[in-house]
Amino acid sequence: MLLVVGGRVCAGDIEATVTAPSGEPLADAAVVLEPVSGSMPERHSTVTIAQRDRELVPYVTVVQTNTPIEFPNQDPFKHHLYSFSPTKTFEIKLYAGKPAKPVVFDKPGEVALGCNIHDWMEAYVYVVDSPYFAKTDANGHARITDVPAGSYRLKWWHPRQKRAVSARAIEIGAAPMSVTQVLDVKPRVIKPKPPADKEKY
Ligand SMILES: [Cu+2]
Repeated sequence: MLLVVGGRVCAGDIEATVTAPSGEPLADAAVVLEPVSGSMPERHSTVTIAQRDRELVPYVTVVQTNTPIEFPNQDPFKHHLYSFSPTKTFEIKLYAGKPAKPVVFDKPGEVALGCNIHDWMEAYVYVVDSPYFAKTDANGHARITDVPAGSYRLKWWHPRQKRAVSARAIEIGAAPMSVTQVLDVKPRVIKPKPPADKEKY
């Protein structure tokens, strides 16, 4: 149920903090508010995941279902992007510059991206049906703004989480809210990156 005040839908902000079990702030965690009932407006626009200095940037991207993502190659040599994930399987073979068309992520779920040439390159896309989501920064903070008042399921995700975290019920009102969550994640494995002057492509 939406609370309407003076003809305007009442909306609130939610501030999330995610930490590791040690208490250290956890970056790159997705925080998602899923309405228990009612419609979910599509409010996505095109998102970019770049290939720069032989890395995929950013490491984690959270998008709403049906968001187009562009994969510009900003390096002076080619990349070969792929995903074998069932949520979105695709390949952009050996290419330079910006591919002609973005890739539309049309199903919810998680997608792991890699490069066929550079084994260490990795990034993740988390696709959610809800338009109400955010990703934690280096301080483990994320903010979701302008969430219509009502009942939601609060969900968490991280590409290296050891186990799925169960959703919790939450009521959003006009007052700003704070929530915290502990997520246990595996350490990131940094694969060796050879010097760039050896680049053949
Ligand atoms: Cu590459």
